Amino acid sequence: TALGIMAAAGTAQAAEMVVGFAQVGSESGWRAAETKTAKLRAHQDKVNLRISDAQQKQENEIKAIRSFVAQGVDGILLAPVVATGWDSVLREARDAKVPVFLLDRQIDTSDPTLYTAAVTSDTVLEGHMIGDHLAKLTNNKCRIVELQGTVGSSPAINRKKGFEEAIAAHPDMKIVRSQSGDFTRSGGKTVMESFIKAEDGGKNICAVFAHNDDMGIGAIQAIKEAGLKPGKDILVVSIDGVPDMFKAMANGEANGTVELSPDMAGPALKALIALKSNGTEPQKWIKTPSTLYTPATAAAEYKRRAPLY
Ligand code: GYE
Repeated sequence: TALGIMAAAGTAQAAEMVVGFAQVGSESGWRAAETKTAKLRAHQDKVNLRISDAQQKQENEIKAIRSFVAQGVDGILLAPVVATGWDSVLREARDAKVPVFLLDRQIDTSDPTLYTAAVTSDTVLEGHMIGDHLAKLTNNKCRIVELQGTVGSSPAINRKKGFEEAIAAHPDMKIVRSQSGDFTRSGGKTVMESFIKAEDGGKNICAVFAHNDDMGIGAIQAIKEAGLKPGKDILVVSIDGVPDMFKAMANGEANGTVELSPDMAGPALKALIALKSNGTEPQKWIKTPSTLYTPATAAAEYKRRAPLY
C-alpha cells in the first residue's frame, strides 16, 4: 500500500543516523529551549534523536550513555550535569567508536581525546560581562549576594570565576553571601529568602547575581514578598536571556542578563555529520556567542524574539 511504502521510506531515512542525547533535565527555561531546539535541528538534519532526561543526576546520564552505546548509535550528545567523573564511561564510548559531543557544559578530564568536541558558550566570559555591567550600574560599590548554579557544574564554577575576576578590580564590590540554588526558580527563591532574612530584611543587599535567569526570577519573587522593589532596592543581574527575564527587565524588575544561544545541538549535529560523511575533524571547542542585554532594549528584544518562543 501507499502507506506501507511511505512507512518503509520513512524507516530508511531514519536509519541514516541515530543520535543519543543525554540531557541534564528540565531545571531551567534555557534548558527547555535547548531540548526543543535539539528536536528541531534533528528533524532538519534528518537525524533520529533519542533523548534521555537524567533529572539532574549524573548516574542517570552515565546509564543513558551506556544504553546508547549498546544500541549502536552513530553519536552521542552529552550535557554533563557536573564536570568530573566521566572518564570511565567515555572510555567505553570511545572503545565502541561512538563519538561524543559535549553540549553547553564542559568536563574535567586528563584525557581530552575521550570526547570529540564541545559546543558551549564561554561561561567564564559571561560571569565577567555581567560583573562589569554591575560595576557600572553601582559605581563600583556594591554588597552582592550570589545564587550559584548546580554545585560542581562547569557553568557554576566558571560564572563565579568570571564574575569574581571582574569585581576584583573594585575593593568596594564584595560578595557577602553565596549559596547554590541549583539553577531552579524555586531554589533561587528559597535561598534569596534566607539571604534577605540574614541581611536585615534585605536592606543591606545592593544586588543579587544569579548564575541563571530562573534563579534570578525566583529572587525577584522573594524580594517582592519581602516588601522591596526588585531592580531598584535590590538590583538583579543574571545569565541566559530567557523570555521571562526580558519581561522582568522591561518591567523594571531586573537590570541585565547575558544571553547564550540555546542552539547547541545544531552545531554539534553538523559537526557529527561532517565527521561521519567525510572524516572532517571538528574544532575541539565550538564556541557560541554570549551577548549582554539591559532594560533599555528589553521590551523590543522580547517582541523580536516572541515568534521563537
Ligand atoms: O545557563 C542554566 C542551565 O549549562 C549553560 O544550565 C547551561 C546552564 C544554563 O540550567 O540555565
